[in-house]
Amino acid sequence: MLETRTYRAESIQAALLLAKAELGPDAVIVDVRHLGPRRPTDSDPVVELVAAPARPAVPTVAAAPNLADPLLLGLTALGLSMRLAEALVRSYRQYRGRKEQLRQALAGRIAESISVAPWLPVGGRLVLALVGPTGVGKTTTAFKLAATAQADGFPARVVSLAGDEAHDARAELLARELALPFARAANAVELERALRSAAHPFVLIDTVGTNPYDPRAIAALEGALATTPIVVCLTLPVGGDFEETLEAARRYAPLRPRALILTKLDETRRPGMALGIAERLARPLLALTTGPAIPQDFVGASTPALAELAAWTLERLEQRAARHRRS
Ligand SMILES: Nc1nc2c(ncn2[C@@H]2O[C@H](COP(=O)(O)OP(=O)(O)OP(=O)(O)O)[C@@H](O)[C@H]2O)c(=O)[nH]1
Ligand SMILES: [Mg+2]
Repeated sequence: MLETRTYRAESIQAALLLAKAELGPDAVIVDVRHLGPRRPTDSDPVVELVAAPARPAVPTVAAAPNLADPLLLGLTALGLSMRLAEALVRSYRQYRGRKEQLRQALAGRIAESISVAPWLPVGGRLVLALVGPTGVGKTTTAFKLAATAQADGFPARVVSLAGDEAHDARAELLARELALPFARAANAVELERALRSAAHPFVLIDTVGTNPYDPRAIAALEGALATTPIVVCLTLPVGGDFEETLEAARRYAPLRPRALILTKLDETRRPGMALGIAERLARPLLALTTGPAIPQDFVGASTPALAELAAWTLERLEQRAARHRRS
């Protein structure tokens, strides 16, 4: 077991200096985490660096990563751990230009760090409740999944657990347009009745958006979802501040989310952050959404899909680094 120490500082360089001062010049960098945005007026640490003393006799200890490497910096800035970032960059450099081998190598590395899960209810019933902040795409995604499942031969149903007339009415209209069975439920009792009244193998519960910083709203939702065998799926948008996204995710802990859907990858220039969020939240990723159109704008999560995203991200980082070198 590697003995590690943690250093917090305002930059990677500053943290590295602290580590090297204490552990010697050959300190092994195990991980680097960005703690949050730096405000102009404060001096809070924004980087946490985990380091270990070098042990030259132990061959499994990796060489210290080159922290000036723009690809490595780019991936860790998207929230990926140093371990995963290094593995992806190494694969990228080894197989660059060989499309298939590169995808395969990246998929192999991703599979070691990010879990994905199929969302189609093969061989059983799946009751999936989409929870998350307001406006992240829960309703849209619920209908995308339900309509796709239905088209693939899995009878699906959407239950709106909003208790909000305008929201329910919009969901009902969508259900009618897509010819999907639909029910409204205002509370736990109605939800249980809706779930018992029909035996669709796939049920999507579309919940009302909850402010992550409103514990009462989350507790109310917890009460409504408590009584039945529901898989709670946290639904979060990609592209905002990474630490803020993680902090919001933590606030939904009372709902015990067991899966993750990441949305709006098309509305950001940093869709690769989906990899960082999925790695850090360590919940199986079910799907990534890529636009508003129902049902087509999403991809089921799979290691090949994530490898494609990693390849795209690494190519962009490399192009950016090349531009930077020229200017
Ligand atoms: N660009 C883009 N827009 C999306 C995506 N998913 C949903 N939207 C749009 O985002 C807006 C909000 O989507 P909803 O599905 O209503 O979000 P919600 O989480 O159900 O919202 P509340 O129920 O109000 O909490 C709508 O205009 C959707 O069309 C996506 O992946 N990309
Ligand atoms: Mg909604």
